Amino acid sequence: MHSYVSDPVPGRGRREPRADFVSDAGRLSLNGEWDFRLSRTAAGTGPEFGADTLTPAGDGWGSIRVPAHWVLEGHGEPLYTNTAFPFPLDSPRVPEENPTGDYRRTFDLPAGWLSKGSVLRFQGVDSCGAVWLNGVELGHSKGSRLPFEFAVGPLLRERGNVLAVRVNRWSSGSHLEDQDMWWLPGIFRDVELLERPAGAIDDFFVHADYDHRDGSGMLRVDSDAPGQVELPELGIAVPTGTTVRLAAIEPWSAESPRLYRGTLSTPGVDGAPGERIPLAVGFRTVSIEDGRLLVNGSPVLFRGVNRHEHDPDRGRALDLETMRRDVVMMKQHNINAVRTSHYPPHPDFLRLCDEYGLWVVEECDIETHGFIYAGWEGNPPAEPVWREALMDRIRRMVERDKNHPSVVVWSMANESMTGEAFDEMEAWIRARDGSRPIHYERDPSYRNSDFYSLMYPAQEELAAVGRRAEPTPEGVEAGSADDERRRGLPFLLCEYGHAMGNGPGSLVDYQNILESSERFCGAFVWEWIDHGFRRTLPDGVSTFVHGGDIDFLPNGGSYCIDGLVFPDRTPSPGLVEYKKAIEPVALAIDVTAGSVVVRNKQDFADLSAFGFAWLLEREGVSMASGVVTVPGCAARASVSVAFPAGLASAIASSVAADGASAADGGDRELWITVSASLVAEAAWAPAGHEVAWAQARVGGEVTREWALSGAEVPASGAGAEAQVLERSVALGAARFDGASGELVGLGELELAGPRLDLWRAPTENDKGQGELNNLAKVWRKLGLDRILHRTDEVTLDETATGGRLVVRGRSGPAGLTLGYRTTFVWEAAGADGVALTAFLEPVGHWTNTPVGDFSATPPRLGLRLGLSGGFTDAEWFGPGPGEAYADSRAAARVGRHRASVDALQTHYVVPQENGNRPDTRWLELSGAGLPTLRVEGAPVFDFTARRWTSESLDAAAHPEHLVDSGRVWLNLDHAQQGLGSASCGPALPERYRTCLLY
Ligand code: IPT
Repeated sequence: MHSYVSDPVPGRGRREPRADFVSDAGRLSLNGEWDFRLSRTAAGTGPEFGADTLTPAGDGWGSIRVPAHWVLEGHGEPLYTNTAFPFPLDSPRVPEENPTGDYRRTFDLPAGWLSKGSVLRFQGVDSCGAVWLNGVELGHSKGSRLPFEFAVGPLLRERGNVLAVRVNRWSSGSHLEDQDMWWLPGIFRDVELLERPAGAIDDFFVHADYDHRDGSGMLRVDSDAPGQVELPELGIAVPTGTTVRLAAIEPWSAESPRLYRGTLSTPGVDGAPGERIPLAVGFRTVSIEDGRLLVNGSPVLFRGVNRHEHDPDRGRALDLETMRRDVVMMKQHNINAVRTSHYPPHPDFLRLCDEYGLWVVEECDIETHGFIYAGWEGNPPAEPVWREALMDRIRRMVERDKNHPSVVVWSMANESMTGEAFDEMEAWIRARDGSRPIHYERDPSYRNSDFYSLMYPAQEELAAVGRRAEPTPEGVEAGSADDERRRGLPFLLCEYGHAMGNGPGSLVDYQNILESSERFCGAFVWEWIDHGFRRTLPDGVSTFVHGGDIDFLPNGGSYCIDGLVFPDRTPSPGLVEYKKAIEPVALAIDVTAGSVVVRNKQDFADLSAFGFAWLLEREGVSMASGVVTVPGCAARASVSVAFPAGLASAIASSVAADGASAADGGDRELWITVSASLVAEAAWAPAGHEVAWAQARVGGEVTREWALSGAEVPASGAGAEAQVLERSVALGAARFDGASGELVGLGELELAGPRLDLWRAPTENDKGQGELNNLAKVWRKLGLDRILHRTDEVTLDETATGGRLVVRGRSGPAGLTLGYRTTFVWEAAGADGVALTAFLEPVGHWTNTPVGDFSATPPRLGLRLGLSGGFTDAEWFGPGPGEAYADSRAAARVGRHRASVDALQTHYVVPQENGNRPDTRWLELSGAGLPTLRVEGAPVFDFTARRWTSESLDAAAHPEHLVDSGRVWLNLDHAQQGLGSASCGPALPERYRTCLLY
């Protein structure tokens, strides 16, 4: 009886797929409160459910809002799996245990409603919905992220219509929906009743091309019923099916999303009113020439993100404002493209992309990843029994969204391996819409794809692709026709930069490669948003849960927390870095030449939207500022501009005034910042919004020194008083414990340490992917998380001016020989300071330790100091204001920054290393009633300051587990490892590792 649930058939009784549009014909939203009852099996509340009765049969009914996912409305739990199916893989069947939501509501028709021809539309039901209206079974549909409609005209009555929808959590369709995301059942997109007046257009197709050679355009709107096309701005008023040539039009692009608005109208027929469908026409032509993707004749570079629909409270039931927020935030962060991973979004999202300007690679709701656990046996694209279901999804996507200028590429599926179905899907798309190229990444032959495409390649691999010198993919014969064809294709990097936890690193490195060859048409960071759900704990604290917080196996854990924005859409440091990496304008300041080279990285627009300004700062304090006048500069061109006179003279007078130069040792560094900002308000940002910036130091870069050149480790016992001292020692304002040699006080301040620190709370990228690139595991094997310290010798040399204390020791883990021999040389510095020179010498068997293929390097090399918990605020001069790491620091600018100790933390959904401020020149910590603690580098250091230790950070499963230890723990590091992207991607490049010895 419920055989349709497990039957691979995609649906029954539905209308043919067609374009999504809003018109002035009547529309009755059926969103709102519905009666709801959840049952354990597909039988739901029983066979009477669809009956034409006002009250549902049986008890146990409650109510639920629509659209929503029932698991987020108090009925059962959301489940997260990455690749594994959450039910036995025995396709197309699903388990008997199949939570089934019966939804019912009644509705009256608005006065004067034209029933005849009315259509009942569901924009998205996960995963299978069977529908009854007034006791009549209409049919069912699968394909969660795609619309379906029923013709309901004859069944409607003016009052008391009874609509019943039975929704199964699992269906045959679930086998095609194994995307790496939460399984969220329910009616999660709009339900609506649409008036379709007699003679109305059911479906139409806007063809709007642009010819870049002469700036002309072509418009033709095809429709299934005759209509009139009017674009007043262009003087167009023609019947549908008419080809109109336009001598000059402004093309649509993501940079200049020029839409010509008009209407498609039908006259009234048989006494029915006419209908007006608003049109938003964007003229553009997508083509592939010479192995490059062109839009309007120009190569384009997608600076993109993969976007899942996610809201921390509503799951994939997004409202319009949330969609707009995504679009606006993307535009504000220089993002120009979206891959709708891995399903068609709510149709409103594409309307926003048309309007605000984002290139869209629209992907179909097809992923069969979990068949990997069956060795791909029975994989739907390779099985004829699934053909109809796959084709159904492709048709429903293309038909729904074919009129959006923003959609420039159709992506057939994600991670679904290979199969003949792709031939048919491709052929159908080409026949229906030859205007857009097709993408599919997972078939190594790429025979159905207009793009060569990969996920997560290493930088060298990507660079080879740019030279069309990639190795032949496995399974493809070198020199074969497939091999040759692929090498001629443009390349689309559909996923890279796995933004899980703290990361990704190397966004700038990747961008440089992507800009090195016109074979690259762009790239999409994985991914836009962390899929975390908000939970309020009993004490009122709010937190985000991930898959691992739900008691269910298989479980994808925190792998769903891999976005550039946190679940509540707060930008993560990764997004700030990405904004910098993909600036539309590159500014290069040449202090010696006194010029700025401005490179316009846009593909179409000149620089007229941007205003340029300069700022001169001395040790982070503004000295002078002004504007930079940049002459006209075409897309993809550069122009060099001499420093404005004001900047040149400000530099000269600042240098003269205080002799600022490299020789100052960083005391009074002079920095020039040049920035580009919007001249006028845009739809997505106010005037003055900064899009790009660059900095340069007058007098050269600050270079990092560790072993002070020529400095020698003082010889053992070379002091007046050697061995461990049984008393406390003072050097000026500094007090030491004579036995441990630890600094215990400085003036009125109490201190503890410093001690050698070689470890950090592993980031998720440190943990690699499974066993692959698991550096965190190596560090634990090396015992870096459990270093024991020993003091061997404390030597006070009172003959040295002001005194000198030499503390020798050894730090290393139990059970192993590896470690560091440490020599801390302390000298008084001024009346209230102390200077430390630390000599660190690796000892023991670092490389012989059995840790697999990894070179055994610690994630950090530095010192940890315990301070009074009363310190609340930090001020520093160096890169900031946000956190930064060796391979993710482009967005940090040199300046004087301030933040509270609490604000120095980034609360990743899963606690891990965060908050590093690199290359700091000086740091001042202050707190009520405490003297300011100032730390100066020689010349620079990295710092983190937090109220808990790295060990606590590592142990915490959620940010709310982090408790104030009563102290501030200050790490002062020579080096800390970069971030990488190894949670899904290549190993961290060697150059971003720390070394044992510097
Ligand atoms: C890739 C998936 O396409 C994406 O959905 C997501 O799971 C991502 O990985 C990791 O977060 S697939 C991977 C096997 C390369």
